[in-house]
Amino acid sequence: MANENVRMWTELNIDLKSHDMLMNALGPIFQEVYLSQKNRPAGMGFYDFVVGDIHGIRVKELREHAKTGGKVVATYCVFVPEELVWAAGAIPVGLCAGTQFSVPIAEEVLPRNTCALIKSSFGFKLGRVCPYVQASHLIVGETTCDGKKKMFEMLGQLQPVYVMEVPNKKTERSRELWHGEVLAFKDVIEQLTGTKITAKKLGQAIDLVNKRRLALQRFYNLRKVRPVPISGKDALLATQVSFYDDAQRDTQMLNALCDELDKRVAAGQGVAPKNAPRILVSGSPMAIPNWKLHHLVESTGAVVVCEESCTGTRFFSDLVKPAGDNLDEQLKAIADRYMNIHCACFTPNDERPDDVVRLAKEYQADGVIHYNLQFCHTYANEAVKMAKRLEKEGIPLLRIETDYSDEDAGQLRTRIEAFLEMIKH
Ligand code: BJ8
Repeated sequence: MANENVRMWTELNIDLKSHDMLMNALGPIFQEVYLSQKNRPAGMGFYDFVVGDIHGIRVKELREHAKTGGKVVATYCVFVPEELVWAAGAIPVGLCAGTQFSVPIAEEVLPRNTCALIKSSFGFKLGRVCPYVQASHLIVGETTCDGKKKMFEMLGQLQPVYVMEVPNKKTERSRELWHGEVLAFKDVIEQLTGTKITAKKLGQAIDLVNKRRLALQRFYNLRKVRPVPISGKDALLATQVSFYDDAQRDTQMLNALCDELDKRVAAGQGVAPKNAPRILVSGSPMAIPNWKLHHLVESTGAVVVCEESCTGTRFFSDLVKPAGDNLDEQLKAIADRYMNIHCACFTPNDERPDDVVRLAKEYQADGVIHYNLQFCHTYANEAVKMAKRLEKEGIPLLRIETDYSDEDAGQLRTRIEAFLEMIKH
């Protein structure tokens, strides 16, 4: 198996030496952050296995798909409508961008004062250390933030990139623009795959992705219970894996995990004591293997019960409304669903503080941690409005700005501990 993987990575033009370093670094981190946890659900075994072979089996599946003429479409943002990719017989794969490892590689080209997520993703391509990037036939970017859209121009010099224009406002005119973008994306995917997207295929794809969203909704609903039956770290990992695993298998595994959690809930079995402080994390997405904040919070005895982020509720809260077998209606339903993502790239974006207040109540959160990647101006600015709103609601808030390095871990731990002390009943 190991030799087979090396052969595959070589074919994908991976820098093997650098890649070895990345893999060697990931193992001990996963051991410390995940495998050292006690009382984990048995269903997490699947996710441990996925991470243990993170650049193996799934990449092999993508390669086999490609060998039969299938296409792989890589994405970075939850705005890219994956239903269209599935409907054309291609496989969408969410790219990881959550490691410090690739940041210095990117900094040779990108300005240092760019957010870690952008640097990490660009560094993966520049350093040729990510087989998912290498195995993809098209990378789909978006115009959600300035850093990303300029990075995509540079990425486009290294690999085929298509950029979707995400509007910045939520007006009727913006909705029309976005609808047009969805139609244009359909053409791009049809051209890439040589497959016409029919109403029947799109209907099946809508159903496939909705089922995964429903499984994630079921999963998150179980986190509303006190004591919570699964750690925030495990929940985050399961959500992160949803971005690149096969949608059907992912739905099955999530539902199997939920069956187990149902039993835990019925037995009153939790991963943390009933009175452990419950934290809602809100803000920038946490791409795999970014487990930094969750690890810090949960090693102080608190538990993360929800993420209002794109590696959390924004990923699955809304379904695409079924639109029968009318292609135009289906495309409209897709456009409408995606415009409902309350990313900080929008102005105004008052729905997001509303969401955080609602989620804090639903998940019985004792406090909110606003997580902001350094140099992400949209989320940093939105944190100001968020702070005012949460103060009005009487919900304690801690604002954190960080990156992927461990340099500030000690300082963050101290701030988190002080926050938890303050919110303890
Ligand atoms: S829909 S949150 S996944 S854009 S953290 S790169 S915004 S500077 S990731 Fe996102 Fe789509 Fe929005 Fe979600 Fe820029 Fe900010 Fe970095 Fe960001």
